[in-house]
Amino acid sequence: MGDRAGNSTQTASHWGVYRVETDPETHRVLSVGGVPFDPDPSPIQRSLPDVVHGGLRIDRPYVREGYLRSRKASRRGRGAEGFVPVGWDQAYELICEALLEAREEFGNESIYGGSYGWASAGRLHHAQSTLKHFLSLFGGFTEKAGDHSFGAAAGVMPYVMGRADIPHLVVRWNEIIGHTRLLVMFGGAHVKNTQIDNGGAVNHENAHWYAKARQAGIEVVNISPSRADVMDSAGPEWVPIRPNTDTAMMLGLAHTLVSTGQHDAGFLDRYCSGYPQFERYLLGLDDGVPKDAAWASRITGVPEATITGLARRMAGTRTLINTSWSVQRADHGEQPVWMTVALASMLGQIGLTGGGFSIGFGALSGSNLARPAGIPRPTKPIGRNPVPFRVPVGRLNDALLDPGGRLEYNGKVIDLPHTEVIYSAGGNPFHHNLHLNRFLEGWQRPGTVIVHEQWWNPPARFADIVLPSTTTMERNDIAAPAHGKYWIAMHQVVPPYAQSRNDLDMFGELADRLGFGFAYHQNRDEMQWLRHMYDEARLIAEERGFDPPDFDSFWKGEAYEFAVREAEPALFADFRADPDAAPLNTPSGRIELFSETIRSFGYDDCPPHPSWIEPAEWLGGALAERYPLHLLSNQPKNKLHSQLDHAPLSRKAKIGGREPLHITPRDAAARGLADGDVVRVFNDRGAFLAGVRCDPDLLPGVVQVSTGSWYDPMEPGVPGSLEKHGNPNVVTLDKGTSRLAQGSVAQTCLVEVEKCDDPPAVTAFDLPRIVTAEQA
Ligand SMILES: Nc1nc2c(c(=O)[nH]1)N[C@H]1C(S)=C(S)[C@@H](COP(=O)(O)OP(=O)(O)OC[C@H]3O[C@@H](n4cnc5c(=O)[nH]c(N)nc54)[C@H](O)[C@@H]3O)O[C@H]1N2
Ligand SMILES: Nc1nc2c(c(=O)[nH]1)N[C@H]1C(S)=C(S)[C@@H](COP(=O)(O)OP(=O)(O)OC[C@H]3O[C@@H](n4cnc5c(=O)[nH]c(N)nc54)[C@H](O)[C@@H]3O)O[C@H]1N2
Ligand SMILES: [Mo]
Repeated sequence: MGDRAGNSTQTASHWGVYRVETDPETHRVLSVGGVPFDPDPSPIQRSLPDVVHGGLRIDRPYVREGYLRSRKASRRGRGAEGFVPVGWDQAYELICEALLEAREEFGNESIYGGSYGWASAGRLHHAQSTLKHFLSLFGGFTEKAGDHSFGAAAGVMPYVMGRADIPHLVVRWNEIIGHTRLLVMFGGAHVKNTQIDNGGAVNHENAHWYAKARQAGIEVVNISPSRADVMDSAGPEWVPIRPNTDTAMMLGLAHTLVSTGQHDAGFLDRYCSGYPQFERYLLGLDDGVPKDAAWASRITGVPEATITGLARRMAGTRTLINTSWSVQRADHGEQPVWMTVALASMLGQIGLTGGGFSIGFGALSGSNLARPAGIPRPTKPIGRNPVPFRVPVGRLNDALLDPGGRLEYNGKVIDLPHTEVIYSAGGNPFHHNLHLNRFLEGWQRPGTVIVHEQWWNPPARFADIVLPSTTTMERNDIAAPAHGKYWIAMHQVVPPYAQSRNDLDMFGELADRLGFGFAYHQNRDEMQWLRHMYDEARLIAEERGFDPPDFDSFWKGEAYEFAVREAEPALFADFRADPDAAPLNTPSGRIELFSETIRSFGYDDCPPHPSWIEPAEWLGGALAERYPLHLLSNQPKNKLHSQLDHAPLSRKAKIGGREPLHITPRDAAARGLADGDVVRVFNDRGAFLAGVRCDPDLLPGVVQVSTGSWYDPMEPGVPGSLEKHGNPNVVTLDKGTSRLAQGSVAQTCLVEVEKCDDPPAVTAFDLPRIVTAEQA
């Protein structure tokens, strides 16, 4: 701090790069503004000044009162009890004691450190990495496998295309504008999602590209339960579809292609393996059910003529199919992804510029924008975790509730470990876990839960030991977005709030106490680490033909842009040019439309070729009689997951302080509901309250609530308690997509909605009860 001219400092977040004005005397943040190289900065970050010093910041270490008294015997009080402020020494001692005891009694695998979440941008202070490095040096921990975003796609694609790098399976805008004529989007690509990139969305360009697509005469088809999923400025055609039935729609399109002879038999023969087996299924040769447009229409609710007409258009022009990540975040989510590849293969355009398929085009900023390949990211090495246990990230609760149980996953069987300690930093388990009432049961099983947090949000309130973390505003770092072409200097803007500390420093201190301090921090301070990480990455960049400046110039110059050298070849162009010379990394070297490996697993929930399998819950199933509304819980416009839910931008968008529930005027009228009413959204798993927003742009039978409201139960710590604030995960279904990928099924959920006449007050943004040591 203090090395910047005046009181304007540059830093970055997942939302972008910002200049922050501070008061030189009080060191308070005054305002947050964009930078010249971002044409359309996200407003989310502008909310920060109000909360960075706000009352919800955690000012010092705390311990849950019951834990202070009786340690693990009090675990049922987790979430319900108040917190006692403690000194650092005591907090560190308690943590060391819990870790040592767990290791001694149950082994390192009893420490769950697979902490999932988006934490903050910045390569050095990445909370999960600081935690995992620490626990690895302590002898290891149980780790997570996969992620919530695209778990099903990452599970199946290695068998189909030989790749798991899903965010890179995206055809970029600059190719689309010149070449694509028809853009068919399952689940659309809502521009609000492109405000964000993991590590920093530097240039927000997507709105501009949608307008350009229209000027270029590209036809855009939005196949989604929500009209809003493609911007109006793109002039999209909306094809409303029942949630979770995209595979059936794609099969109907595929059947039309083959039955009218419009499929590319030459492509299927040369580049694919297993098409004949898949075609038998498509034509219904074995099960007697042709997957034709009429069949698909009955399942999807899309008129038969729309399906046959769209198939004809797709075959007649350069077509790009996009399937959004939301579509695969559903029961059997492997299937729409695999079927996207099958459909694109039948069109024969994979590897052609502007043709083929994308998975998650527009799910993030940056992944659909031009950038050179091979940009390294400055990285602090975090060592190797000696414990081999990996639990699929969405199945954590199975491990907590069923230690010693077995879980089938990707051709293997996992023995679920006993969990004695959960150590979490940089994620919100009450945002990313499903069926929170069941999760709460699991969360109360381990002896100790330790959380590092910035705010008194659900993860902090449901912990035993809470350490106060700094925000990005309070530390120096380097941003290197996962899908960008920049390295960004992140300068400390204000001093750390109250007693808060950097995660890195807290783990450094714990490592000292546990006897492996040097291995952890190597006696480097923050700026020494940044310089070291930068220099290492710079060497790699130079080997790859880039020319970033030395660290001091970078730090002063604030951003380094990697030049886009030449047009990148189309996705899979080399494979298309010569599939023998550039085979895919699959057993056959070809696109696998039938996988012998998957067949060998014998999973009936993931057959060896793309298939329609009824989801556990959907509008065409029996449960819809009792719960006739399909709940979609998409990414929030005004925040990133639960981050900054307490800030003004997010709070202004709430209805009576609760998350809006979008419902069609027809479904609202049938229940006597009007805009602004508070409703109870419920099923057999639980209930939450939300505010009604009538929305004609949804398919009737579908309701939608964004994720991100801080979990706010009536009786904290009591499973089954009514949630007052609008957290959809109180009602979502807790199962894996299939035994193959065990991905998240957040979008598979039926509910009913009824008016709530006397709603309890929202308390999500109140402080927890703070108890003095004498009272405890
Ligand atoms: N119903 C439903 N649920 C979903 C989804 C859905 O579609 N529907 N989507 C899922 C998806 S795709 C995702 S990616 C997950 C996201 O789930 P998460 O990534 O767990 O959600 P975040 O709110 O981003 O959590 C980040 C947490 O880290 C904290 N934090 C930020 N910076 C720091 C730091 O420097 N140090 C420390 N110690 N803490 C920090 C924040 O305060 C916040 O509590 O949610 C999933 N949940
Ligand atoms: N502003 C903002 N942007 C974000 C995030 C955020 O929290 N806030 N989170 C980021 C993260 S971590 C991720 S993983 C991505 C996620 O990116 P996505 O998964 O693409 O985003 P969602 O908003 O969950 O879903 C997009 C749309 O899919 C539609 N949809 C849902 N189910 C179905 C279905 O079964 N069929 C069809 N055809 N459509 C369906 C819904 O109408 C929804 O609006 O977003 C990223 N971008
Ligand atoms: Mo995600």
